[in-house]
Amino acid sequence: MKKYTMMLMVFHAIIAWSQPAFLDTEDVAGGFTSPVSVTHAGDGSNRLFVTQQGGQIKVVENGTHLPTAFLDISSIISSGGEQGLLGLAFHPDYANNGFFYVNYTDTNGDTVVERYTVSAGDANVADPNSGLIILTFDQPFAAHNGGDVHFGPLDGYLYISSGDGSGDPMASQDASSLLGKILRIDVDVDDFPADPLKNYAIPLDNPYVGVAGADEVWVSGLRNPWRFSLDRLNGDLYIGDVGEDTWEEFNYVPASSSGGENFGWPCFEGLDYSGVSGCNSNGPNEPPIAMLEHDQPGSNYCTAVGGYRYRGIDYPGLYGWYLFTDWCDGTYFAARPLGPGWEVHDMGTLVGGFAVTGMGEDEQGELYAVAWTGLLKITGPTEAPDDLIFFSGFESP
Ligand SMILES: [Ca+2]
Ligand SMILES: [Ca+2]
Repeated sequence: MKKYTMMLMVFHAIIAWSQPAFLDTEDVAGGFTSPVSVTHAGDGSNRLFVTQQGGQIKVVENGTHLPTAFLDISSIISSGGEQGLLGLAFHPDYANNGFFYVNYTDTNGDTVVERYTVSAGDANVADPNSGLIILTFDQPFAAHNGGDVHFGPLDGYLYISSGDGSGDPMASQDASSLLGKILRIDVDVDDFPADPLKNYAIPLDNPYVGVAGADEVWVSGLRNPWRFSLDRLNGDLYIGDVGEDTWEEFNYVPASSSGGENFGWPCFEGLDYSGVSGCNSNGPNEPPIAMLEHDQPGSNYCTAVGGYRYRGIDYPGLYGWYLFTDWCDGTYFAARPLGPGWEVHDMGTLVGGFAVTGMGEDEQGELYAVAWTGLLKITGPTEAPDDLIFFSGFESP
């Protein structure tokens, strides 16, 4: 394990040419009901797919929100609060196999990751009878379901975020529980031919292979990693972890990692030790690259919304910056490595609080957000850069 030191650093001077400027947004499409994520199929169609919490996947083609759902699984899910259709990822070879994967809470409130297939006759409609359950696990209560899914751009494995389930938060520290983790599985092979509800394989380089119940775990110690992403350029993993009383966290796992990072929850919230029974004040607690503190004057941070590292072409000033936000507050931030740590900039409030639930990329790497009933493209820079770096996680080997 690496050793860490952590420092909070406030910079008042920065290198002006290196900064992104304020972000803005451009309306792409509207008419969605409780949208929670947006992604693309990687099939050359340039379509965007918006998931609605109530169970529908909607298609945006050439800027038009198509009226017919790509898939509607509302009859097999529970939704509302933190439940529903929560995540969508297209198979890296979707153009050939038509497979895509949804993460939802079923009618019992338990997590299901299920594969569906596009229909044979219409690229904008999936086959509703094509479902194949990949993975399920129990959720003790309704909240903290995580729910995001993404394929690793380099390894091709499916990454799945799970919250602590809002039961015993020590599940996040229990390697044999799938709660409070990022999971990593191979959906192209079935290691469990006798089990119709487990249709995946364990990557042999997962960190806990052979530890009972922990084979799927990639990293642990998360509370509710509602939205995460993998850098399309290099496979780095960025996790927004929704905090409890004090700190919203944005966590990082480099692609060079062999997994096993422990982000501390519930023993730590941010860098604060909780003293929960069974915890150790010495850690482990992999520090965030950025944190938002609740109750800061003029702000309303309460729910981390993990974003994306911008790899698009339309806004060169944003290239390489990790953009993220907070659902309650709505302020956007941009972060990137600076020396041994990270610099973080306030990018302004784009569309207000209690609006942005998720972000996503199109096929070119341009970034989008879903907010209220709309799909927005994130644009910029258009204004003078902000000059405040207010936080930098500092990590030394
Ligand atoms: Ca099986
Ligand atoms: Ca943490």
